[in-house]
Amino acid sequence: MRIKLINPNTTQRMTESMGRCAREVASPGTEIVAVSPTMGPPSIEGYYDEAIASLGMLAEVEAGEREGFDGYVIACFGDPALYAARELARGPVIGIAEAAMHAASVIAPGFSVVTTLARTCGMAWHLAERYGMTRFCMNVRATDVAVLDLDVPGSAARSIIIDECRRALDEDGSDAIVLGCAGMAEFCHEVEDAIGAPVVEGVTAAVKWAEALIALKLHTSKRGDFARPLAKRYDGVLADYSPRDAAAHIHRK
Ligand code: 2AL
Repeated sequence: MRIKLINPNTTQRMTESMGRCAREVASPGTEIVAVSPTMGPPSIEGYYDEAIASLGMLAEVEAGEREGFDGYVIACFGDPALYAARELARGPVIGIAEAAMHAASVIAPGFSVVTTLARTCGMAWHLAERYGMTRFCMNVRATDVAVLDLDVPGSAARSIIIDECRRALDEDGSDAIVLGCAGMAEFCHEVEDAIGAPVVEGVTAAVKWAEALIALKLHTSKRGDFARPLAKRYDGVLADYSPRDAAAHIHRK
């Protein structure tokens, strides 16, 4: 099976790191192709970044349909344009926040999300609400580490994250941690060893979920809200994003 892992930001070293983490957990016979769009923000740290990044991400899904991928992982913790991606895709599309929160809700009665900048905490709460996870999500905590500072060699990012995770376990009544950024994927085991509680990281959780759904031969339902977008011509610079007619799309595959 072939899974396209899309990092919606344009920072290639983050994409490569996510690809490595994904391949570590992927089953033999699963091919992970990790990509980022060629246009868009280098990091996603707010609603505007997210809205703009969504265009390049959706273009990667549309290209992925032509390339014959079986499923997709949207590897940014805001799950940008997840439902729009489902309109385009035939196979399953999994967001990393969605995957991580669901996994955490199964292995612990409550979890805390430990994320990057404080301005992204509201986004994580909105996602918890959307996914019915507010019963399980005890808190969303910021570290004030910017996305692109996560992997700067010699930076204090890892120890800041570990300290915040310990505080979350002590103060929130949580029994597991969800890491709130795809750029934290490579820290997962280190954080888990340091805090002695389960740490769920969405890139790997989403890969395993996508594999499971693909193995079950489950596709995204095209009956209702996730049907292909209606064919129409978009104006101006977005003309290239005009949804094609569904029949033409099937014919091209
Ligand atoms: C993220 C993420 O996962 N990727 C990115 O660019 N920003 N999330 C976050 N909370 O900052």
